[in-house]
Amino acid sequence: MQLKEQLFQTTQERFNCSPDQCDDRQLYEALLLLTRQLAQDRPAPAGGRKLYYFSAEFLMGKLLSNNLLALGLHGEVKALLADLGRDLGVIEAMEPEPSLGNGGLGRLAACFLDSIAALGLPGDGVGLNYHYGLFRQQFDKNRQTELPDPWLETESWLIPTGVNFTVPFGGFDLKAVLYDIAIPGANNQYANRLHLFDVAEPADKPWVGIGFDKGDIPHRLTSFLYPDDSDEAGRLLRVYQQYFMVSAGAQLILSELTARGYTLDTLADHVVVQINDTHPSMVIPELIRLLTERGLSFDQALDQVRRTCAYTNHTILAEALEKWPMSFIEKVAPQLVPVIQELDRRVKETCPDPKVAIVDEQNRVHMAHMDIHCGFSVNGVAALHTEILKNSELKPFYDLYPERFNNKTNGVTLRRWLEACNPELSALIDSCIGPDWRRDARKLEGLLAFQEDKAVLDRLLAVKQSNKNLLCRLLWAEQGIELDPYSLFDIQVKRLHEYKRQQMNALYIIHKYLEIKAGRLPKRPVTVLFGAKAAPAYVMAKHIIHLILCLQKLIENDPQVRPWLRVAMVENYNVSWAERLIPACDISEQISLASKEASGTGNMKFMANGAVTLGTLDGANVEIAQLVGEENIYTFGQHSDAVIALYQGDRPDGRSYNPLDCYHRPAVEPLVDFLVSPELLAVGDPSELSALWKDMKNKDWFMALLDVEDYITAKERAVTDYGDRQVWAKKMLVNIAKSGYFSSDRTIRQYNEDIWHLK
Ligand code: 26Q
Repeated sequence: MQLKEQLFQTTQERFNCSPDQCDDRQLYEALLLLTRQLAQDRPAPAGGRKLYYFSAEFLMGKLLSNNLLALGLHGEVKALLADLGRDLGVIEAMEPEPSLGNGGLGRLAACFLDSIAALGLPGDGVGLNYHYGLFRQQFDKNRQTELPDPWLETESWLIPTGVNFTVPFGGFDLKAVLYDIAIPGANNQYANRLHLFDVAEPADKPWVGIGFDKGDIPHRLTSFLYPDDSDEAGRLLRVYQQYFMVSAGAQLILSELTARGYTLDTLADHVVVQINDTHPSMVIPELIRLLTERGLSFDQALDQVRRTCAYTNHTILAEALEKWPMSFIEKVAPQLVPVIQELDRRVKETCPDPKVAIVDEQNRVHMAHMDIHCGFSVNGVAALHTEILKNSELKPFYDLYPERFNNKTNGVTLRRWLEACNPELSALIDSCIGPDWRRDARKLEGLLAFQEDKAVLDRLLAVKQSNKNLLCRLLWAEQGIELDPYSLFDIQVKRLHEYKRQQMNALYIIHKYLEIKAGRLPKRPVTVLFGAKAAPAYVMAKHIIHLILCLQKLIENDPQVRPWLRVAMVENYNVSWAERLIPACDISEQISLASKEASGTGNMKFMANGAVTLGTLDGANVEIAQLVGEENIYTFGQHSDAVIALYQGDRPDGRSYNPLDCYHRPAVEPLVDFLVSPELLAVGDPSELSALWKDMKNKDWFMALLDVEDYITAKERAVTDYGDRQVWAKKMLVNIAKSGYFSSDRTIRQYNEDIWHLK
């Protein structure tokens, strides 16, 4: 049947009217139903081994456009709607965004699912069906407040499967009900699945406050995604969530294995499990438990599991490495305790070094240690990060198992992060090098031939301007923010964390403000845009949001500064805002303290959309710099080895870095002291601002003051260079041309060749 007829039939059945009589919501729902069915009808790719990608987070973003593109129907639906006088963009606005992830790690999992399907590889995601995604952020009196963010409506992308498993918790059993989201592969006829487990009787209201009634786990387990980004303490509920996910997931694996006609002692030949950070690590003891329960010896089970499981590390921040007290596991899943103890005993037998123990002296279980001992692969997510794992963070493990360590530099799906979010740029690229880059991203390098082509460079600048205009209209319409689209757009969007150093960017704004106040006008107007959510309990992160919002307010009300410098923090930054902000960016801020950002993936998205990076030599920035060459990136700051050395020392905090030395530099002190200046105190909260001021002077754990002068110099250089439009356009072009390396299709090919061996 023609798409048009299918749409008529759907609206007729559903709403008893034709598409032209539908409102936007109804049209959205009809398209959702149609698209969902088409994706669901596709077969899974055939293959030898099957991958299960276990992750506590899948930050999928809206799916309608994405799925229409993958199904090859985007153009047709757009035209069909246009015939009806409707706009797909408006219909899409009806779709709630499923924010089932915090940030990079969750979005990476979503990009990976897209690439695995596009490459026609057999691989499904396994996670939890949270009813409330990451909180909705609202600004109130220059502060972040948090609201529940429901995403489930009567109709959603979820497909009920009728499959369920029983998860045995200490003291009670809980039914795990399986829902699927179909993941259609672009460029082929296949679809994989994202398996999301839910409780059978979820509570229908969000709960308020942070208290958690343990008795209500049967209804509340999947209520919400932990709003932590590696910083806040986990609680018992998190362990319940983790065990629920991995126990149901492990049972799914074994039932699919036997359904395919294989015996349990061949698990490793037919299955590979990728463990996305340590959140799903209990899948290891759970698989061992299930295999032994079903007749394998402990040795046999461990051998299969060791050859099945692979672990990805995403952080070196000590506070983010999960260590659960054995008492938690005793309470949640007592049947795992003897398994973990036996794994620990075997490790201690062969390697007595306490640094590599699974269970430490305080009876805590080190999840990453278990993953490394009981898996066949450990990977970091960027070249530098993997080197740091091998040479410092996980060195004792690297000494034990050098062959298990490998690097897989992250990537992003350019189908969402270039084709879908930046159609004008995509069309320009097509007109230069043809459409092949859409299947093979390395072909973007063909753009290098146009570096001296003035017509192409002018069109590139025009596309950027058009995206900036679009963003301005949206910010005005949706958040009442009015910006100058002809100013330079400098953008930092990512979770709020001290190591990412939004506070250093704020110091640049203060520098600029003081310059303008002193009559030294900048070369051109600059707009500094932020988007960031802070974990609700992360006090310092909230202070930094407060500082930025106060600066925004101060400058907005200052007619002398406003024409030259603007600050805007986008409320409720999420995937959908990223899709609008990234195409409009001139300078991409990637300014983490060297060694702390494992990779970054925003950096890659910005680059592909023609932004030039201003960054430290951290994470994947190092690889970006190598690819584009030094004239096409602005790097600054201390290198990772120097930073790592500064974290070792004999000062009271164990470091050799003293922020006061940097604070007292003449160029730095006025910037920091501005936090407690009368101007700012008139706008903000004195106790918050002075707490931040004191922390910066006396602690500055992530060394913003160490790099701030170098940062300001580099940024000024970028702002100056931006003035020569042709030279700048060439930098943009080289960045786009080189971004193909960061396609997640490349990353997934490497996972498949080195780790998964799916086919
Ligand atoms: C841990 C314990 C208790 C509660 C929560 C957590 C928790 C939650 C989320 C720990 C970590 C996260 C998320 C981490 C994350 O997003 N890491 C990012 O992963 C990206 C993909 O590899 C990298 O590009 C980023 O550099 C890295 O910060």
